[in-house]
Amino acid sequence: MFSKAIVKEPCANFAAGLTNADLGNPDPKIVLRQHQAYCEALESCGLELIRLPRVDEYPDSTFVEDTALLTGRGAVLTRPGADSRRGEVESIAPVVRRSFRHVHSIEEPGTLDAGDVCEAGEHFFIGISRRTNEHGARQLAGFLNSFGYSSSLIDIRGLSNILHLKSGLAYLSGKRLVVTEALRSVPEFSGYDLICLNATEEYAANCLSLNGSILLASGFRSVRRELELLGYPMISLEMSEFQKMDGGLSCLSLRF
Ligand code: CIR
Repeated sequence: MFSKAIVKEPCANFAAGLTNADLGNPDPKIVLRQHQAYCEALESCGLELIRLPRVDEYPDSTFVEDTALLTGRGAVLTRPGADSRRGEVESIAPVVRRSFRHVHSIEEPGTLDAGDVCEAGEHFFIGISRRTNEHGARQLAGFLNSFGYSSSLIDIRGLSNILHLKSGLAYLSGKRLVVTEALRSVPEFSGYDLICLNATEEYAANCLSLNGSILLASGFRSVRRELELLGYPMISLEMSEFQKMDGGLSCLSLRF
């Protein structure tokens, strides 16, 4: 169960962040409204929010997930792969250090965005991507091992439309994963029950399983129906403005 989440308000320069989405510019008012609805959804799942002030110097800093990996046994501060995002870790580090006894850090030459890390119970899938390099992935695997977790590395660099591993993958519960078509045949996922998204609903792969409920981007009816049939209580959230900046539901918070 999660009891807290770190969130950071989108900053005034949000639209200047990194993106390959080609969906137009985010509307600043709608961004704030969608972020507020997201925060309320986390609270409705029983999470107490630690709200960090916005930092205009870092346009992408509302995507706090990339700056740290929080686990039940310890935390790891990352070293984001994009130069423009590296300094974001500084403002997250004190909160993480206050909340966790064991805190490690990814060190140069390693880079790691925690959007590339998918926790599946006692096991972690670590994506090697345009942002997370092999050094960073192996450093993280070592830290997870010291916490008593297993992990496997998955190279997603050949999957051009995926920014992070979790852009195409989510862990729900038990042995159940949500995956995009491109990730369906990854050998590491054999032995899991896969919910495979159709091509028009791939953005919905970045859903968030929180204390029994599932947060899902709104507008993706097939996957919503499938998850409802499996018995999950669903919370739909408008994510259009974050999608324009390549962000999804998991990226906007750090849960622990
Ligand atoms: C970026 O390109 O870094 C941001 N515009 C989006 C980050 C999304 N984060 C995530 O998937 N964990």
